[in-house]
Amino acid sequence: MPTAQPAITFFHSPYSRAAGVRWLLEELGVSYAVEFVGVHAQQVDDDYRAIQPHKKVPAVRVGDTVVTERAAIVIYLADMFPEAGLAPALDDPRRAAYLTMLVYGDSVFDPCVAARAHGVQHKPSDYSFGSFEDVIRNLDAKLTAHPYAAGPRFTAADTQLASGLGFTMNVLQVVPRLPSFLAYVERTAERPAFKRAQELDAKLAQEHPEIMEALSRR
Ligand SMILES: N[C@@H](CCC(=O)N[C@@H](CS)C(=O)NCC(=O)O)C(=O)O
Repeated sequence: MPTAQPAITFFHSPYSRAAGVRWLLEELGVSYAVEFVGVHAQQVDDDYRAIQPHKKVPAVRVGDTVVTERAAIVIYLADMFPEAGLAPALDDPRRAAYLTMLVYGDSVFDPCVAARAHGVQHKPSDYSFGSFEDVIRNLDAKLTAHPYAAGPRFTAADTQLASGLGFTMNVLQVVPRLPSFLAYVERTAERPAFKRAQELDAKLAQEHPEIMEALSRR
């Protein structure tokens, strides 16, 4: 008899850095409960620090185990459900590129683009994420060489990178609209799981009008 899936609670807010994890959960096709966290209006109880020490989203609780930090959450969930085929196995030579791009999205791309968006001047050699130009050059080379972040196949690294790239290119308008980026974001947005995640987040945002109010004040 197959073992039952442990209960998954997803600590989330729409239109945030948690969007890629919602997309991944939909790609995995697993059941999960959403616990809304009011990060946009900064209405987050201090008790939530027991889940996420910085009171940020996303976080997941799987059974009794809590996982925070997007890259860790994505690695954890994609490995937990190998039948979805979104994470090359430990002995698969494609795992190196997959992990590299998955971690790159959070440790290099996100902080570097956020620094640029907020006008932070930094000396690239003093920061682990280096220069904005190198980030753009690297991603353009990768996404020109193959259709997905880590090669010819869609992986869990794409839920992170494509949602980050889409947001920073189309909403923040910081990342240049290079043909390789536009094609990648369009290609991944065609996926049914992406569309489902978008619809579910739009519905959740309607239930919390303070989200759009906070975003419109930015
Ligand atoms: N290092 C965290 C960052 C997550 C993050 O920045 N979350 C934002 C959402 S856009 C947040 O919750 N911000 C609310 C706040 O800082 O008050 C991760 O990778 O999971």
